[in-house]
Amino acid sequence: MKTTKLLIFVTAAAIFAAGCNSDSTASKEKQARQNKSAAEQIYIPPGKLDDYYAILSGGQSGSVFVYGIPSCRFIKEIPIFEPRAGLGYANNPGSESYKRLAATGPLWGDTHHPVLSQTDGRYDGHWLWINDKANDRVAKIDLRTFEVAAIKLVPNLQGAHGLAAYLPSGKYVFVNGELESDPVGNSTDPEKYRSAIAFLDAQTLETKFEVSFVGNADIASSGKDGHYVFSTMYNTENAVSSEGMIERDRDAVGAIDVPLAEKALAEGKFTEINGVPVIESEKVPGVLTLISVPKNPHGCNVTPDGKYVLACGKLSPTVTIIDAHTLKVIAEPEVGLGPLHTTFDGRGNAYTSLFVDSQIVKWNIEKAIKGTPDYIVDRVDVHYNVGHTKAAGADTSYPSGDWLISLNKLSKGMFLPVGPAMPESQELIDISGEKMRVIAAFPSLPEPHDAVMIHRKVLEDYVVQTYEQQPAAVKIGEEKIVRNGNKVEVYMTCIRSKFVPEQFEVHQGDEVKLHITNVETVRDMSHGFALSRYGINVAIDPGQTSETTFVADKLGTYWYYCTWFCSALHLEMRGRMLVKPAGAELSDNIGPVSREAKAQSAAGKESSFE
Ligand code: K7E
Ligand code: CUA
Ligand code: CA
Repeated sequence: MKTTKLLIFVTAAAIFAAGCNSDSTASKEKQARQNKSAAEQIYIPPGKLDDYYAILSGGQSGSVFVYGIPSCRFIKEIPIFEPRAGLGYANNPGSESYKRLAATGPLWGDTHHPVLSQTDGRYDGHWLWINDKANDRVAKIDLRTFEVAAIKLVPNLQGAHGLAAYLPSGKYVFVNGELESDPVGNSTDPEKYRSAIAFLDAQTLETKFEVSFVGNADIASSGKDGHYVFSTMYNTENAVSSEGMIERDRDAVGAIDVPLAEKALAEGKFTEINGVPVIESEKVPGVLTLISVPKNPHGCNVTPDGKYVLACGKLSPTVTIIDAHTLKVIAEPEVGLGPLHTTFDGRGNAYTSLFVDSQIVKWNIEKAIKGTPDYIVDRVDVHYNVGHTKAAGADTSYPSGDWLISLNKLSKGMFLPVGPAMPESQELIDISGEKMRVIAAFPSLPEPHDAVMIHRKVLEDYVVQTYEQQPAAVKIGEEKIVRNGNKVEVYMTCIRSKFVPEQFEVHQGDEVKLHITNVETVRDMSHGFALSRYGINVAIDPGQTSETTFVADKLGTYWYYCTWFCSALHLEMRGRMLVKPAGAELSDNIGPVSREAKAQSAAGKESSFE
């Protein structure tokens, strides 16, 4: 009743405001309906879960961002190639995450292409791989914990850019070298420049082999039958200036015959460079086939059925459709200005991002091949200058055809100005109908390039809520201080609302190694260990053991305290490191806590603070 009255009032108000112009009223009503339904589509009440996890590359943020779709809620950042002190990631030079990252290169990365693992043509929710274009690394994220499991440097190439999983086996991920160099002689002579496509063991990330060639490789996509993998190549000129890179009218899509490359490896037809077998494409005919496409192509996407690979024209208003088995160009439909990337709905439609036109164009692949004039199905404006676009499940064999993300390079006036640099912008588009509908826009940190969307159902039973006990775990009652010359190891536990030991003593200059186990068994009860003035913040999730090493070089009392608000006694969850002059007598008493605990357990009491 109330709603009806309100509706009548709103309608009357709308008519009044529109000055009784019935056309405009009708269109406003339609707009109002559409707005309402868009709002309903993205409104997920607190406590209700989104259907999808969208994982957006963070570009020069060196991380990836997890958003809920359709709500567009920001859920989590997974730091990868950069320290993130707040999350206790790679910020303490003595921590495992820091050592692993620093061992592979600088503490900065540029992530572009998130890739999800697949089994039988569907996402299995196990792994996410991501490239670091700036420092030629690839990382693997374990989706049980949403944390980095491995990072490796890829030798012999620069600008590790396009990344894809080799399908259907998934035994490799392969990464494209976009920037040319001479890894053999380290020369500065462009005549010696080459690039490579590296095939990495998908689990260990060791580079198993590379195929090298003159020119570069940009964006990557795998065929679905284990035969060819594809890469766009915009610098077949092997030029070093942007003018030089656009000299030729046509460049290429490179197709690598993976079984043939494996055969060449087995037959020893390679040169070992920096410990990696490198197959020079000139020496193994057929290992790399160049397919001519218009000038400076960019996106490279194999259709869900594995029949075609589509190369976006970038400087040409076309998408080149190539038969993924015969490698013949079969059509080159015009789609609009600045086509960059293409994604799919599983109903035979392609969606191409148009950077210059600021549009997503929906087009029918078979109609474009047949040359029927109505192959363009729909266009929507996006805000503004879209780079990647990705539909849910688009790089599997079974896209779900419901949501599409447009990852826009510029947001201009879409959000409140917050200085000269505006937030990056994404838009969510409903592609379930014939016409696309832009439903929502959401900002994020710079600069997402690509995204993948995985359904919640694939992940929800897989993600862990507490760590299983690790071999290195410190058990309650077994906390201790172990001294060996100037090396001191502190075995610590934490639980609401105590660290045990609550204090430990060291000599100035001692190297201190902390092993801290969060002995909580309930979910969502993380603790942190921050050590004042020592630049240390360690995150410890339930059941997890974190380690870090540092030198106690400053004399005096340094408090450690919990950085994750965990209980009413969170502020009291703290202890002291007592740094005494060399030669001073040290106590191994692990602190007043143990005495209190002993007294308490003797009295049969348990702490009831939560
Ligand atoms: Cu087009 Cu690095 Cu995927 Cu950016 S690349 S847009
Ligand atoms: Cu533990 Cu706050
Ligand atoms: Ca070129």
